[in-house]
Amino acid sequence: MPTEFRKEKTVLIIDDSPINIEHLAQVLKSEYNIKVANSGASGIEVARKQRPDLILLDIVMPNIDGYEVCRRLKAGDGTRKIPIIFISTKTDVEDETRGLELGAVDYITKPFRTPIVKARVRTQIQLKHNSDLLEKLALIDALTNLPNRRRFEQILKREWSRCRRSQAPISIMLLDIDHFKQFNDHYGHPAGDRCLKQVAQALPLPLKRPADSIFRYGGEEFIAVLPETEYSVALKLAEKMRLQVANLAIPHAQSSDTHPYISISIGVTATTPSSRSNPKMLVQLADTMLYEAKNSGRNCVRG
Ligand code: GH3
Ligand code: MG
Ligand code: MG
Ligand code: MG
Repeated sequence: MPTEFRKEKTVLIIDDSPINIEHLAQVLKSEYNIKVANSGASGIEVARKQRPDLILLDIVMPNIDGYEVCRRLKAGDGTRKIPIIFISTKTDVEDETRGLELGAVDYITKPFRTPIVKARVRTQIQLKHNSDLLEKLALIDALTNLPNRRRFEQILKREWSRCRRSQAPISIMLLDIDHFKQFNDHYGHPAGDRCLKQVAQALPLPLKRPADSIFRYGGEEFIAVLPETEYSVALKLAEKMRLQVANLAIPHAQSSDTHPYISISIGVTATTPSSRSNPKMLVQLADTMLYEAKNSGRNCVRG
């Protein structure tokens, strides 16, 4: 990992001794962005707010000690994945074991040796960077760069629960390119791929709210999740998305006589989540509506 890259990474030092903080900061500041906290409580707060890439954690501190800080950070959704390295004067096997069992990735004893700290921090920063990258890639579709179906499942589950708690409606749209097999057959698979990319770029444009999202659901199918969105609003948005694709005017001679361009059909559904419904049912309904749109001549919205 190049140095300028590491400079974008943040290391949080949590220690009750100002001298220790200063010493560690001196060692690491040429390579990383440094944040400091001089108590367990403030360390947890900084970690929650700033989400550092790594935490160097002292153990012996008044009030909340390092073990407890580690336990709380590992129990929190936003902080669980931040790697923690204990750095402590406690050298007993039991102490180190306890730290590692709490989920720390490493344990350094004080007085520490500078090159060792640097090397161990560097290793953990690199590992965290790699795992973040893998996690990100696992949720993105490589062709269109849209979030993929796996991400859709996560988001739908999350937004479903959120709307259930607030008793707000949630809308779903299933979108499918019309006669795409014929497009591939006629213009070739590479042209099909280019078309998919263009459509994927156009589809999100009418979605203005940050919580609205669209995913590549499968081959030439896309799915949108619109939390806190009423059915009537979703229908209007779907119509805008249909037009957005029609206006790309990508020639498709086999599509239809009246519209010899690439078009999409869209199925829309909405519900206010309850104990009697589930997200799967909503997707199934959207699929039924999509089927109706296909049967109604394609290039249209049904809900
Ligand atoms: P309909 O209007 O009923 O949806 O007809 P269709 O031809 O679009 O539907 P069908 O499901 O029969 O065919 C989908 C086609 O999408 C078949 C497949 O070759 C193509 N396809 C799926 N994924 C990709 C892809 O990543 N790239 C390309 N180029 N084509 C793809
Ligand atoms: Mg201490
Ligand atoms: Mg399809
Ligand atoms: Mg299709």
